[in-house]
Amino acid sequence: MTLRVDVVTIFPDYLAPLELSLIGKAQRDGLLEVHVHDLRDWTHDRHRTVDDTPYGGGAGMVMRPEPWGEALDEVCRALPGRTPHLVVPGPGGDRFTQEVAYRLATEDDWLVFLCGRYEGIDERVYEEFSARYPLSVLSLGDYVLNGGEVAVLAMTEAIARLVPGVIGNAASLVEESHTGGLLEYPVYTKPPVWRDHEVPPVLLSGHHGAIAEWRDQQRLERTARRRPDLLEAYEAQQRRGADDAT
Ligand code: 6GU
Repeated sequence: MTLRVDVVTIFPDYLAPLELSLIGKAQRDGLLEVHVHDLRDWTHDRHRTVDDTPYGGGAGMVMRPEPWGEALDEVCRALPGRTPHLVVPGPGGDRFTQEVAYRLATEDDWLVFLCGRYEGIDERVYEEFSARYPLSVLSLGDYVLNGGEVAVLAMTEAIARLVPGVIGNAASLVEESHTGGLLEYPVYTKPPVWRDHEVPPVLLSGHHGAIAEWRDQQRLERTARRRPDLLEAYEAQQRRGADDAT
């Protein structure tokens, strides 16, 4: 089944890179279908206004609910008989992880991204649409972007590459970081010496057992150094596995 992705934004041009590279090819191959919509198409005033000052005061502007309501009424009814999963990218959301990407790629066939700008979208939009559709607020990490568009690029790429057929070599999905709980081992190619830097000799030895052992060791060392949080989770998982086997 094709994954359908709709994006509602006030900056449709921001999503242009989805035409490129693997994600563009997935669209041309019919594995992915992306529709980008300009929120201002659902405004009715001369200035195509989408924002206003916050009730209660405070800094910045809030996105008004009416254009969002009309946009989502229309976009979410585009495929009769199918149910969209609404995704709102925002720094206050649940963490977007490989596991979340995998679930969205395999359990859903239609994602509708709501790109907020300014201080956010009027809360009543969430009340209205979470009563009709599954709705997730998702964050890329602990930093603040100006709006959801760049996050949609990242999330769509992470999700689309997990759709069966998008990546030619499914084995490359198994080995990569965050699927086995550890970071990847370092990789090398020709030449064997470059600016006095040598390829680790074990990789040139032809000894497959020794190479596999070296790579496992590198993954552990690298994870301990860069992501001790992941190593702890990995070791806990290993202990559970050992317990289950006894
Ligand atoms: Cl998903 N959106 C915005 N605006 N900022 C973020 C983010 C998302 N994730 C981290 N920072």
